[in-house]
Amino acid sequence: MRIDVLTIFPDMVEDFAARSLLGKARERRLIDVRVHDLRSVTTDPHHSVDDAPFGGGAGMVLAPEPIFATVEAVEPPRPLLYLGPAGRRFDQEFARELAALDGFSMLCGRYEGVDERVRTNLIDGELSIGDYVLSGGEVAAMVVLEAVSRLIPGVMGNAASADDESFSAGLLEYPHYTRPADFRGFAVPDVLRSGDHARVARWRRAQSLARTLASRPDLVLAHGPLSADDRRALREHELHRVEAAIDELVTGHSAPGNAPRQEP
Ligand code: JCQ
Repeated sequence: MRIDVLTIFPDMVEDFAARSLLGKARERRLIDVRVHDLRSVTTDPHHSVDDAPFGGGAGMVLAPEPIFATVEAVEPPRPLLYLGPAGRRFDQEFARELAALDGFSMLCGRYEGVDERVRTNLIDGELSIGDYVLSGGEVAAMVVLEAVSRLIPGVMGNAASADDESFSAGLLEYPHYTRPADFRGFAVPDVLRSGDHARVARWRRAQSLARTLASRPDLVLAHGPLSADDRRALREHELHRVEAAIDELVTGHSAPGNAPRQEP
């Protein structure tokens, strides 16, 4: 898979892409990340990439010429995505869609944004990492690089693919513990030290459900009704109230055990 990034801060993106898991994946030729400096195609003495807006007003606009020139010289893989708050929200599903492609490219905006003719005549789509304003698209591009690269087969071990499945299962992770078993009087749950792997799996499932209900009820709702195994796991670990609350959330009405007492 090839991912091209068009930016006026190539060092920032290149440094990031050279490190950690992504750097290893590039060394192993699992992923081909190419960072392009929009300034390198400029021919004027000041290597300008931006200019004042027509019609007046504050700030600067990324000019069309360096962006068109870079795209024509490099022929970056399509789709070419513009990073900005107006785009489709980036999430794990979007990451999976991008990871399934042979390649794609990202254009990092800066200043007040890009000349509208770039949006209308050059880019294929827009991507937002969330509803906040950044000074430029570089950090957003790095978020996408990290989320997509770890989905490419071979980039991570089995642990990570299972990891993504747990997110695609739509629930949050269960709690993790390592040594010591007692840290300053805070104990690791006994079940994790029992050696009963099936019971550990049910405890983790119950914890995932309880945690997701507590902090992301929207995910529990999207996940749908509890399975028989989920009910067993919750009851085994004394989480009857979580079971009732999920039933209520999913069905839209109070479960019998949870209903407020009727006044006579
Ligand atoms: C990406 N969420 C926020 C910088 C202008 C007008 O569009 C611009 C966008 C950027 C950078 O991207 C973001 C963003 N996802 O701000 C300048």
